[in-house]
Amino acid sequence: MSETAEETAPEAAALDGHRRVTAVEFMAVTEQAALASARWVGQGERKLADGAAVDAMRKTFGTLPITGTVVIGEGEKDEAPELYVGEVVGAGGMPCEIAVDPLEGTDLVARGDAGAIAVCAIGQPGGIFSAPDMYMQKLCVGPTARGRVDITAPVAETLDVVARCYQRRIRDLTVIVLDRPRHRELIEEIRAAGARIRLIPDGDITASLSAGVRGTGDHVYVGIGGSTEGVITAAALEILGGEIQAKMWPRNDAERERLVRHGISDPDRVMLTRDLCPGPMYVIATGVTDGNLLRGVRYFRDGARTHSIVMDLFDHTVRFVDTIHLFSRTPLREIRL
Ligand code: VTB
Repeated sequence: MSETAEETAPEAAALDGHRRVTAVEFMAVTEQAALASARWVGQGERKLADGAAVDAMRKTFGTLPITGTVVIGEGEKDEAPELYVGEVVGAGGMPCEIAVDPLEGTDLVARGDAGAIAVCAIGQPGGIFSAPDMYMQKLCVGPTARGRVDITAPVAETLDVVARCYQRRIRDLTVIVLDRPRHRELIEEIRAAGARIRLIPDGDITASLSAGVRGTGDHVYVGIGGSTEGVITAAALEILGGEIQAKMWPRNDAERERLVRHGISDPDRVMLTRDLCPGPMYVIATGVTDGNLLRGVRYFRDGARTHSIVMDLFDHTVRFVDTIHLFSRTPLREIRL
């Protein structure tokens, strides 16, 4: 482990005498959520797809020896019966904080579109900012451009800097933007700067992860999306060595007041990766439908196959895990590579 790795490693003391539950053990949580929701691909039933993921995720957390407090979940206690903010999950054990998006891209699944994932972030107690659910302006880059971008600068400047970091021209970059009317000007500015754009219907955690990993063909994610997705993105980019810069984007006085209650008196304050997630441990995502980074769930007779990314700040590993799940005890005649 390098010196820098030691500096950023989670404190062993945070385990409070309990066995450390590994990142790979947590992977069951997103795998089960993905397996449950992928049955709904293309069925036009976003709520049922989401409900299946939430149920499966909560049930699987219940099997783990953790005392996990949900800090980013399905909503406040009175809004969500399961995985609400403040709910404690697990069978008891390692204390941790949990941020979940059981199904990132419910509409993607309803339509059978690409890029839906099941994702959760695990942090030390006090390690994940419990952001109020509202819009957030975000700029996400991978390690190549970490520390070099500035969300307050015009996007053309950002693209110029990122292009230099990648030692290429702006026209050789791909920027991901959520396809929303609120991004009309942003899209025009990016086009004027000359970068390629991938407009996505939903799923900005998936988009940020893709920009955070080299070789996906994506370089920057920019625009206004959900704040809770921003926190999960921060945890992931911290482990991947990338960066998110963010500003909350309240739309009215009520939202501005909520921000103050969450300790943000200046809504224009730029929040950095560690502000959103000061103590990340693990982030795990499993593909529900195919994306640039992860394959979606594939079913076969008596089984299914999932593809996950397991980011681990304890062990300093990033694993891509391809799992074959056998639904029956009858031995399979063949396992396919
Ligand atoms: C994004 C996207 C999500 O919400 O955060 C987006 O990543 C923002 O909200 O998958 P709007 O849809 O209101 O623009 C999602 O699309 C989930 O709803």
